[in-house]
Amino acid sequence: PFEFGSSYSPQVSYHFNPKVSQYHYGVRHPMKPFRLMLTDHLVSCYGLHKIMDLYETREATKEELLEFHAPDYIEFLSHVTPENLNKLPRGSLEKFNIGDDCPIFQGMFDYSILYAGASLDAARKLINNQSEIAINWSGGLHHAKKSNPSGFCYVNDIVLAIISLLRYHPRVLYIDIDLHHGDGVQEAFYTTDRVFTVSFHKYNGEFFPGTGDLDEIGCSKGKKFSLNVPLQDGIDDDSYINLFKSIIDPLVTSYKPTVIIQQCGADSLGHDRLGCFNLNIKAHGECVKFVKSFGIPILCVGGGGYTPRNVSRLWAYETGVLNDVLLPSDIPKDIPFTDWFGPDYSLHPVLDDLYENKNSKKYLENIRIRCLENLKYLQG
Ligand code: TV7
Ligand code: CA
Ligand code: ZN
Repeated sequence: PFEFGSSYSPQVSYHFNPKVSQYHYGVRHPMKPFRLMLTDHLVSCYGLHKIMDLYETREATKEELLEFHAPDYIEFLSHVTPENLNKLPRGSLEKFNIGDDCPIFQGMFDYSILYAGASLDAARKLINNQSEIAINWSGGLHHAKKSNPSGFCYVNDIVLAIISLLRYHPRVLYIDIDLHHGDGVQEAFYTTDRVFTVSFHKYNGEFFPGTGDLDEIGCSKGKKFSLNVPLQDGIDDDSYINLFKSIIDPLVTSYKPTVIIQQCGADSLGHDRLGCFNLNIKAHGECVKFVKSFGIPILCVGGGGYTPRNVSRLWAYETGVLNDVLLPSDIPKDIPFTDWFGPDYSLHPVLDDLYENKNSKKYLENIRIRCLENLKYLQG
């Protein structure tokens, strides 16, 4: 049902547990785990299941979570339920930042250990050289901190995966193209030169999570090993791709990572319910294609994305990109939930012309120059 590209196709593993898509944050909450089911259906209806190694993932253990998270936080997460919420010691909800963004919903801990287990399984396949590209669309929850949840993220599967990769890899590169700043991952590795973190995001000092300005570059041994690319509303395909390539190319060439974690948050697409960028699916995918072109092992995770029909289109398209196959534009007729993809039933609905591009040529050129300035240090 698809054409193979001309370049070489790597061994790709796909890590998913359908259970993870059955959880609900709450009726009005924008994060919908159901989008993962939609993605999985698209991936299989396009026939991609047949060319990847498929793994039904396991739950992360408490011991694994404790590699990053604080014991009292994991103790709290694993015991709190919607039923016992009101009987907790005074102040614990405030202490652990529980609220509308990160509610205590039915099965919240099981959901968390499922998406984290999938990233750990994916990392393990790369470590064992059983896979060159490992995909976990249920992961990418980049805001979770050591001792609290944040921005819809309870445990930080990316940080946990990187910690496990660091046992075998000298240098890990983390690339985050979610609309939001990858603050949890940046913070976890802010003082080390063994993990380079780079995030592209909307930034104005107020937009969640409020961090990610150009001057956040890491500290002590990690100084110059964090990079932030703050952007304004309405960035379009060409500006984003050009900026992405002109930063990632010298970064990979000079840092020489031995493995890359690519976070593919879909809220940077046009028409996202929480978004304000104008990217089309092909442009987002072009960034992933570019990262793949270096031939370095990749752990690919999901992240944000609040318009489920576009999230699933994007991640199915990117699963194609990572397998070097070009998917036909027509959504397969036999897909369950087919109505979600109407009226166009196309993999590439036009997502442009929503926001005015507030990133002037001058603004972008300045960002690019200042980012490249920070990278110069790596050559020395
Ligand atoms: C990775 N934006 C996560 C991105 C996390 C963004 C926020 C909401 C939101 C939450 C809701 C809701 C919402 C329409 C949107 C300052 C606040 C404002 C809660 C209402 N509708 C990722 C987190 C961000 C929850 N949070 O990077 C329940 O929008 O801006 C904020 C913080 C305080 C809390 N309130 C929002 O993409 C996965 N939240 C409706 C119901
Ligand atoms: Ca980002
Ligand atoms: Zn996001």
